[in-house]
Amino acid sequence: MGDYRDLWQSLDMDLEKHDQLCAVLPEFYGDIYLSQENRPEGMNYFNFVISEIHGLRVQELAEHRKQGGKVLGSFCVFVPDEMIVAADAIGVGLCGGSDFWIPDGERVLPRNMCPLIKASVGAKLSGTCPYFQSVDLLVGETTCDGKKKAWEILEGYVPMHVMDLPQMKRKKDYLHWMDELWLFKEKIEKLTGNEITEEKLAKGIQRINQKRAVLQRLYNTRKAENLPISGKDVLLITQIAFYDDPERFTAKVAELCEELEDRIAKGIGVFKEGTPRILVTGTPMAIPNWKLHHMIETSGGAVVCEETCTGTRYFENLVKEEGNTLEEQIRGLADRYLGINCACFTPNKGRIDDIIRLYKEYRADGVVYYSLPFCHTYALEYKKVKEALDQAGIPVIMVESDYSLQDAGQIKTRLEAFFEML
Ligand code: BJ8
Repeated sequence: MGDYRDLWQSLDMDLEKHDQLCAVLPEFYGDIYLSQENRPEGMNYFNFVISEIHGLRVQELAEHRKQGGKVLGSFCVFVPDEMIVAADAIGVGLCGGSDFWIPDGERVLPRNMCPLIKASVGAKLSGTCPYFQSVDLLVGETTCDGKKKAWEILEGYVPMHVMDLPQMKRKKDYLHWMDELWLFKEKIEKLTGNEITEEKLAKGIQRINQKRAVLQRLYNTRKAENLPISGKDVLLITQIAFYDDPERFTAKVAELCEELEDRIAKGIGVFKEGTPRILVTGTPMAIPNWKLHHMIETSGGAVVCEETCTGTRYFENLVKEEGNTLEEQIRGLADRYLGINCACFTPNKGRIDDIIRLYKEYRADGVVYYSLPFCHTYALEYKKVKEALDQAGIPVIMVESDYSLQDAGQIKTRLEAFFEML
């Protein structure tokens, strides 16, 4: 990484603490990622993005802001990127996936809570996340209780807007979500000084649709018998989708897809024949949470798909591009977003249908149900999912794990036993 100390200083970061964070990442990344054999050439771009994780993109944000542009931070796939880009703003995902930030999070949050929330809040409080330091507005949502209450704490540090996401999917809930989208539109227009016109929103929808479509193309390559790419690598790409420049990201993923499609045609794979194919479902994995994928892929399995928000929930279903009026466009956005099956909804049968559909589409042999500790919605939903999978004859194992590596040995043993049974 280049020398970005002046930039970090200008963002009021805690440089000493930040040095400690930067010191651990290269080795961690090297062990998990660079140790893989036969990786596609196209992964070089994503290696580069990680090597510059607190550098180049942060500089791009700073330049954008210098020219009067705004940066919005979010924590959930329900926050509509299409509107953010339509207002010539930049959106970045801010969910924390590192243990490093937990102690700072615990300064203001109870210990018995989801590590994603603790790490996200800790990232802000510690002054070690340059993305957090670059945002002009945080956009929260009313999903789980932990997040809702965390916004009340975060608004003491940075301006906050909360979108009221309904928890059911009836007609009145759609109307309510449309109202929220209109309010969000007003909020961004006021913040940026840019009006979101029909033309601009149409362009925003198109740009984000392209990004989602290329991710679907990438995922399609994982349906092949010979997997041309590891699950770990795909997880990394999806995580990077949350903060990279959308156009550049789309182009780089498309390049990689060409290479992967060529590998499929030539029968080149990265796993031994007969490796059990695993569908992962559950809570999202924020960067650098690569723990579960790493454990699966070093215990004799291969991840073929993720029914998570750092997986299919992020890119499946595009926004209709036919609508000409703002009303139609907002309806199209509401339709797409309320098609996401997060466990915060009740009932949430759509998620069970998705898991079974994806299991078949990606020709999986088993399901790993992943939940972060203290995530009540996903942990509780396991019962219904398990009943449905049992009925369909689909093997499933539940893994609850936080960001620390303390339980790695025990989880590996359980996974190995599960894979042997498949
Ligand atoms: S749409 S999954 S990104 S809310 S893991 S913080 S739910 S206690 S992240 Fe999520 Fe949006 Fe839903 Fe997706 Fe709470 Fe659970 Fe923690 Fe979670």
